Amino acid sequence: MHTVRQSFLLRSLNSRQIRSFSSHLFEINPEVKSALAEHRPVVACETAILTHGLPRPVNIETCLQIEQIIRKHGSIPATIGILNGRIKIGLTQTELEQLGSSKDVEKASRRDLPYLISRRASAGTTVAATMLIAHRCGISIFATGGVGGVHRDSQITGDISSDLDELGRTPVCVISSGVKSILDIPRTLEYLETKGVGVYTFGETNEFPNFFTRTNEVGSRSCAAIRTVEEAAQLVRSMIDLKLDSGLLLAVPIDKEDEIVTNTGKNIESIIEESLQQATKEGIIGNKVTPYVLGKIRQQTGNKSIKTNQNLVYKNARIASQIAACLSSSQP
Ligand code: PSU
Ligand code: MN
Repeated sequence: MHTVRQSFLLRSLNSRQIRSFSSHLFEINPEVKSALAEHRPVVACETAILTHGLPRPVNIETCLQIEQIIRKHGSIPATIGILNGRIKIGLTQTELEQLGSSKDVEKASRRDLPYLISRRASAGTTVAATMLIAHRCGISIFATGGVGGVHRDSQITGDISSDLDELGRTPVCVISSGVKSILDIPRTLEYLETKGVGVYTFGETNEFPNFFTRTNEVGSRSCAAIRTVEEAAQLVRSMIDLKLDSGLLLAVPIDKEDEIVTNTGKNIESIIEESLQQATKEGIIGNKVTPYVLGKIRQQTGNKSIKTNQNLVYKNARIASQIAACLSSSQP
């Protein structure tokens, strides 16, 4: 039996031809569900940042703060994660705290979903998994810190984040600070082009930001600058109306005053180089690489990378919320 609201939601999903999960697998929090049914703005958030990206207890504080910022700027946050084998869309504070404080949680990307659900596991969802889940619920806007990408030694390891393929197959606009500089930015952008993903920079220029800093050292550029929230909302509207199946990456440069400053005099690039070499020496591979390198950067910057990471994700949350609000007020 569906409630009136649920039937309305299912009808509206069907009208947009979005495939839903079997209902026993997922749970949409009532506030998110009614916002979706009434076409009010919703912004999805990921939880790999909670379970693997940031240390405790900053992780929980940061995710709660992201939600507050999204609310303050007019949208409803839908933080997505997996708890005991159920996909949750819109974790409650208690659930978020539970996921963020348990030690044995997994990092779930698209490939991991069937296994983790069959094992009734709990997991933080990566950008790829979060996009997939958000889309199945009719959410088109997703705020995060950084997306995965082509790793620097990918010609040897083959390590290319499935976030990129997800962007190529799922129509969600991801608002991030670019891709983390531990990755190979030019090759990441080439790969996104191959997958048909439009990549844009929010601001006055199309310089592609470097996560911890506003610009990248190799001069990479996105397809174009998107100067206002209204322009961004139009872009997302076109993505939806075209029904192409592919997504968008909107890169928001970190504010100048929040760029990373290391306390050792070393620049961030040399810290990254060292951490990557250390990872190779220690035989760290696959989905362990990103969390390992982030941890090393934290140690090497005397935790300054945490503050930078928080500031950039807060900015992304604000802009994502404003874009979602603008998009929903311009419903066709
Ligand atoms: N970038 C960050 N922090 C993170 C991640 C990326 O600054 O926590 C996470 C995101 O959830 C992203 C995932 O989707 O790492 C990519 O992992 P992999 O490279 O294993 O696909
Ligand atoms: Mn990887």
